[in-house]
Amino acid sequence: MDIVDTTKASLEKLSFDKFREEVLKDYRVVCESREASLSGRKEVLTGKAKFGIFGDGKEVAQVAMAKFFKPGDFRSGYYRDQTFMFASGLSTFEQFFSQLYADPDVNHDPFSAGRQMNSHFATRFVDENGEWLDLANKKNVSADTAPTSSQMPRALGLAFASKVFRDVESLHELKNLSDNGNEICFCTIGDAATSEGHFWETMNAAGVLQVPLAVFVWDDGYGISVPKKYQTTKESISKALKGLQKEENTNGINIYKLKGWDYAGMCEVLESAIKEMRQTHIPALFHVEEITQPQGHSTSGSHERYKEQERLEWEKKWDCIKQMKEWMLANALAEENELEQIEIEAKQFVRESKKNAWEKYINPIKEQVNKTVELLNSLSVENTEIKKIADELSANREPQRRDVMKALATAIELTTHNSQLIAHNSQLTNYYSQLTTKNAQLFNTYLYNEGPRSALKVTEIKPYFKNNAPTINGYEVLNKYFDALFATNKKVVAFGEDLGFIGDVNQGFSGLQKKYGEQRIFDTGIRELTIMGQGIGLALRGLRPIAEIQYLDYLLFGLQPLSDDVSTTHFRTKGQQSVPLIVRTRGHRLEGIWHSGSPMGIIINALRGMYVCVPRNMVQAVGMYNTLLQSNDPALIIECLNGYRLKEKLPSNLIAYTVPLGVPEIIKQGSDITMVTYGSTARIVQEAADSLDKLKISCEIVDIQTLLPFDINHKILESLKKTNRIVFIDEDVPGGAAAFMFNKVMEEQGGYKYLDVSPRTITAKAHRPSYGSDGDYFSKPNVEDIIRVAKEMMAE
Ligand SMILES: Cc1ncc(C[n+]2csc(CCOP(=O)(O)OP(=O)(O)O)c2C)c(N)n1
Repeated sequence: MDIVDTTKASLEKLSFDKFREEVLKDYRVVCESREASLSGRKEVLTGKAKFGIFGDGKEVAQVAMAKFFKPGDFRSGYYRDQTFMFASGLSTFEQFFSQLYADPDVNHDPFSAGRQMNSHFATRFVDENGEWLDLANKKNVSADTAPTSSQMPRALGLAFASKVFRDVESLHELKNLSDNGNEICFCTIGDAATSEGHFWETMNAAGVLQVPLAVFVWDDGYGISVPKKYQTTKESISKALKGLQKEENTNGINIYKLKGWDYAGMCEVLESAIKEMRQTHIPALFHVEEITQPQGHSTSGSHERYKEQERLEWEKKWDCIKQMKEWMLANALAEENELEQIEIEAKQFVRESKKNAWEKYINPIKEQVNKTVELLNSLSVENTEIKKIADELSANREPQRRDVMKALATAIELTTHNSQLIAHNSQLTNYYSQLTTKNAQLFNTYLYNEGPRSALKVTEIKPYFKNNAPTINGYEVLNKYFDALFATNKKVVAFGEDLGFIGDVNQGFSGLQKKYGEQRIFDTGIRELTIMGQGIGLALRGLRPIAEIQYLDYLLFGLQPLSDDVSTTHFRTKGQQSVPLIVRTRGHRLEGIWHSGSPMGIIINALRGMYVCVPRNMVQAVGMYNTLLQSNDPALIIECLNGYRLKEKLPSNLIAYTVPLGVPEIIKQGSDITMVTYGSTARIVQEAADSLDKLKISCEIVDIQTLLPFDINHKILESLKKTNRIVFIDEDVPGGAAAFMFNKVMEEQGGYKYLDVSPRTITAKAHRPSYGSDGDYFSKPNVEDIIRVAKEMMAE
């Protein structure tokens, strides 16, 4: 009896000691994090950093959250989560400051290499060769984005991937990507950002899909200056979401209310809630209320402008760190002086980290400054203007790379026009061009994959047609292709509105859900935004989603995540994350205002960072799918809406042939006029060219195949050199994608030098097409328009 009692007592003491140690460790992190916010703000106010946004007030909630974030899990959050990052061991304080200074060295700012504002975090997902790392054993952070609520669709997708990994048995062997779908996506959002449609669409979809998504709302009562009464029904997001609450035998989400200063309370609730979610995949909302914001929203202004005195007083009293301290003292977890010592050490530690980060940031620039000043001072002939440049540069206490470049460029200009100095010109220009290359590497790289997984490095394999190749409908070509694809590539999943059960509105997936299961080929709700989010999450986690937008006109509903998130992911992480998402849609001319759009100008300008494929038929489309599936680059493929029932020959190497991106195809040789086009318009142009042949006007038709990238080998220029006449034809609005093609060929390719007559564009009208065949004829380019313009060109 005695022995048992002693053991019990010492075990209790051990667990108390461990508990106390853990709480003290957390207290240290929250103090350090607060200090980082306070001194980060000062760095901005003194001009060392441009802008600062910090996580003060959210520290305690985030150490609590971090406790349950396990290797394999993902975070999709926003700019308030520094404490979570520190507590999870995913950011050092030095790295935090490096990002604040916009240090472009990825070894210093490992989240974005200086490409993102501070507190926009990320972890590495892929290695330099584009291979997925062992994500199942790492804590993972998808790269943050600044648009409020843009983390939501991605969060849904990251959580959804766990469902796919759990449900699709053939994926279980991919141990580096998932441990049978046990991973949770932790998502954070501010209370005001829950006003966005993204939030609501995501929560509804999560409730329907039943995916392990843990959404934390940091409720500090304001969106910059706008209080909750203007943001949220009943001023409470948990009350407003009540209808989504999971009940017995229903789907839905679990809803919890927590207090942001209540360390013990939050830990207790999260422990059981997160454990349950890992098993059940039931999503949850954690409404974390009574959060403060001691320094206001950001460095852009003070919160005294919009918060009442009473609120400011309340925030002081309910500051989470103060409350945590009081709780520790009240529960005899620490002595006051012990905590004060931690606070002092936190200040020192953060000061050191900040100093180190600044030195790491400034030293390489100072080296450039010194070298430049040395070069300028070494000019054998005295020149006051050069001396002035050197003096100004060396006097600059916080120089930037641009100051060095500016000094060098000005000096080069002076030496070029001075016979005594001209001898030094090459030394300066050499150094200038060396730095230009270096800076381009730092600031302008990784918009697309540059390594072996670049779509532009995929080897071309031509389609092979047997003599007796069958001629079938376009949709049947796709259907046979998708069948072969799903049989051979277990990582591919496809989904969208009406894509699963009926096999898409044009039957590309007809019969395939039955064959490959509804875990891999499935229907979604009408929610383009989060369909894109599902695709993003799956792609980030190493799968190969084909996410469908039913009609091109509805891409606008899903454009924001494609533009802000997908197109920037590789760039904003400097190549550390890739989103190999294929967005499939169908569009161009058919009937009516919303089934005939071809807003390619909008799309290509919004989606730099994705590739945009515009095949003229389904055989070409298949080759593009094959190319993209061998790469890590994200892309949009627009199939021709009016092409599914046109007859095409079926290639026999369906799963193997590739269409190289950025390489136009000459689909008709000619000598008088180069006609540049793509997609559905290609057939109209062909018809016109056939008629023009009869009039002895010989047209060369170039199908560009992809708008992004555009004719990388300048094939169009070769055609123009032959014909000396060029017209760009598409069905976008005037000044849309045709203007883009025009610019590329005239300016980038230097096409203007080979013109005998003025170049033209033929486009749709500025308005959307009226309904019916006449609406199409009088709104989109038609055969007669093209013939008329060709004749004019020949007569000019
Ligand atoms: C789409 C979008 N609209 C506006 C902004 C500008 N903005 C940045 S933060 C912010 C307020 C966000 O408040 P909340 O969601 O409560 O988060 P908090 O900053 O309070 O943590 C606004 C309006 C933005 N970043 N993105």
